[in-house]
Amino acid sequence: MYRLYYFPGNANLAPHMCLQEIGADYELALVDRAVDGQKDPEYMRLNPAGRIPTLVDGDLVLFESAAICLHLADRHPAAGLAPPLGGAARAHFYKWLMFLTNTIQPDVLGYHYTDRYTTDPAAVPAVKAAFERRLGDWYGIVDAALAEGPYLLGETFSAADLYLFMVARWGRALTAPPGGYAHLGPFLRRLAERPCVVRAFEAEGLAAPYYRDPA
Ligand SMILES: N[C@@H](CCC(=O)N[C@@H](CS)C(=O)NCC(=O)O)C(=O)O
Repeated sequence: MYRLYYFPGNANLAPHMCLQEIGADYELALVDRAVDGQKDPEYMRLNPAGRIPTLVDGDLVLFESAAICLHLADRHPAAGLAPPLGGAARAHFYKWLMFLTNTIQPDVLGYHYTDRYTTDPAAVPAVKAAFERRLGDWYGIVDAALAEGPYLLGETFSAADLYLFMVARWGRALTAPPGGYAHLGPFLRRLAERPCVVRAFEAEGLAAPYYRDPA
């Protein structure tokens, strides 16, 4: 049985949706951010970065949400979370997952935790605006990639789509939120109905709508 250390809505969401898509046996372990549980020495023995999530799979302890998604895809090939090794679809799968975790995710963190990115409190609004502008570019790239759809890899669903759902959800407070993009918006509406998404959000105690703020 897997154990996923989580906090509702954090970077555990993508691995959690993967676990649900697989139909894997897992338990959730809450890391209480209200008391900085992610910095607790016991938790930091599992995740020295003091961040969420962490997956425990028997003797294996793994941090970094994209690495966890890849590991789950490898452990459960029949679930089809990643295309076959060595082909063009697999290469594009790597590209998109890396783009989401290396490019979009850090800028969303910069947008939400802007005070960590400058030593000048007066600069926070301007730095936040810069992150927002960058995110507009990045969401625009995935929006264009989804023009054919229905998924990032065309007809082939993958863990990259679940990862995109997570990092798009985090952009829901932007002036131009991902839900308003021509192709990304319909993609999010489709994904929000996928059973693995609904079940993971419910298990984390997160209410719909999943990718936009309640009206
Ligand atoms: N690259 C890491 C980032 C994880 C991350 O930043 N998690 C956030 C929550 S979404 C966190 O733990 N923040 C707490 C902190 O920075 O103290 C991953 O994807 O696992």
